[in-house]
Amino acid sequence: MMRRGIAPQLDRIALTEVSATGYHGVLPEEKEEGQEFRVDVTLHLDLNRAAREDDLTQTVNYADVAAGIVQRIEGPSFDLIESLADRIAADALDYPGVYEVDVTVHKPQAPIPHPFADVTVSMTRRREIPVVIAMGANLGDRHASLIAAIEGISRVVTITTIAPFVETDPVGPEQPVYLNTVLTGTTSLPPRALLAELHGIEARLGRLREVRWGPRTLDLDLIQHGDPRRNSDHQEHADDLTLPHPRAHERAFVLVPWLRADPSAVLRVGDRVVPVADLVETVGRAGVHEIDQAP
Ligand code: A4P
Ligand code: MG
Repeated sequence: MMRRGIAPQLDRIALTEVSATGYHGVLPEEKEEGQEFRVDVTLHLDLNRAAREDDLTQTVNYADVAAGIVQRIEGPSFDLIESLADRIAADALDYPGVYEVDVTVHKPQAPIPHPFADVTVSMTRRREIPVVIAMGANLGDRHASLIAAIEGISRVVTITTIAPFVETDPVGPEQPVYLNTVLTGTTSLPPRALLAELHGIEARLGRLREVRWGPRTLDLDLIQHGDPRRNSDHQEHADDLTLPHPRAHERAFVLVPWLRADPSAVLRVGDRVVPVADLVETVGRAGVHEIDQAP
């Protein structure tokens, strides 16, 4: 499994110093008498649509967030403010569209027998969303392009599996044979931010693409974002983003490697959620050639 590096900056909503009396602490008197706790949270999310449509339902209502924090502070007692911070972070990640959260819990009256101003615990928690990315190259050093792309993707996706590379007959206009693979993993990026990263990687690796469906040094397609089994997969049909990928279900060069990467994979096709194994049965494996080349 590869570790993720620095993710791009999302939009943020911050609430600072939400305060209430709570009963968290190890000492019996802390659990009885209570003391003041203060909480700062920063939610990381994509606010473009809320701003464009001026629509509260497309964002998170910060009054609800504040109410939830006060409930946690006043609620069941924890020994540790670490536990309190963790619950507040988990609550925040439950809001739709929140991909990452920073939480700081302040306990300025903690029982420390020395002068001090404040004691805090801070943590960052991310949502881990399953994603499927298909990769193809048919110009230049195809193998090197895919390896470099995987390296780039690993900065924003925690990679679970990379399918063995396959050689595939080109679909579309006449052009050289492709090298394809599919990777599965998890990300805390929303779909557009992830696609922007993929476009950045394509650009850095000098993608050439003059003809639609024509030859290219590197093509990265976001196939699926979220889990269709849980109905949590992102579904959208816009020019700049279509999910799930509209042609994945009919393309052996995507389905065959995907099945190798994840034998239990499923894909939403119209209003059905179909095992990728069944799609491979339907589409067949013609034109996809196993090669003896590890990723
Ligand atoms: N876009 C919207 N949704 C997505 C998404 N889920 N993933 C937008 C990726 N891009 C998405 O894509 C065109 C526009 O679609 C982008 O601006 C993006 O914002 P592109 O990748 O730049 O264009 P393309 O690849 O020429 O077109 P398209 O329709 O994506 O083609 P495909 O389906 O990727 O097919 N034959 C073999 N054997 N192996 C291959 O890998 N690949 C293709 C390209 C053709 N034939 C092939 C192979
Ligand atoms: Mg493409």
